[in-house]
Amino acid sequence: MARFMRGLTYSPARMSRDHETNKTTQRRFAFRRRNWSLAMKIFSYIVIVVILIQVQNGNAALIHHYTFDSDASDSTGTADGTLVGGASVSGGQLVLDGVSDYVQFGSFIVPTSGDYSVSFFAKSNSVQMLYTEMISQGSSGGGFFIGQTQGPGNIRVSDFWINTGVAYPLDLLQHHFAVTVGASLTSLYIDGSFVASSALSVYSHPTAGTNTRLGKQFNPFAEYFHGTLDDVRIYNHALPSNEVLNIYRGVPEPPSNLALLGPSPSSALVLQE
Ligand SMILES: [Ca+2]
Repeated sequence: MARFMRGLTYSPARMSRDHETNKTTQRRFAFRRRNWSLAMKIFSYIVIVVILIQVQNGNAALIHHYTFDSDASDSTGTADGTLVGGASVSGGQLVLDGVSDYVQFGSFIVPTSGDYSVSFFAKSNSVQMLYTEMISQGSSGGGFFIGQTQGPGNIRVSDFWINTGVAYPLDLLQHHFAVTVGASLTSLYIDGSFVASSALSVYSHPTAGTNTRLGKQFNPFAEYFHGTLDDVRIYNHALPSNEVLNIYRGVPEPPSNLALLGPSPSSALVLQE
């Protein structure tokens, strides 16, 4: 009995030891709880940051892309173009004779609300002395276009920014052009470099007129472009300058421009002439 009781009876020293052990165990649990709590907090922050980045990007995306590998089909969206008047695709580029050639789309491929950007490479095959347009949509007074004034002239970006003050390059070499349109700022880039801006947002909100064209002005104008166009890209947000430069340099699109692609917003808007 005494032996039995010895097994159950705690000496003051043992009680103190056990007490210390319990305290150590409690501290370990508390430490693990704090670590777990910290890990959960860090995980939560990461989730929130990822969500915020996604929200910030929204539907920011490359919505139409024409590489002219074999025709005027849209490699990103669903808005294929039709070669008209003898326009052809050769050597991976759209070839336009400046007389009757252009590409016609069945919708407005440049967003008709909110920010947007238009980017392409163009090479003139002659110094063009008349108005010419590389891309257009809508109608006079409220439509969208990128072209040049009577030449050899300056680049113009819609009727809202009819003269950018920037001379169209006359060297007959290929150049990259980009127009980015955000709130209260429209910017023009040539070969990846910012060259001019307007405090006006060149928002293109045509509700009627001619669907988008490459190489010709909307009706009733001609203003054909003589040369080649390539790598036409349309975005539903204003590209930052570094991304414009990257396009010129041939850097692949960042994931933020490709990750959230869905049905093209403009493909649903089909306006007939
Ligand atoms: Ca090409």
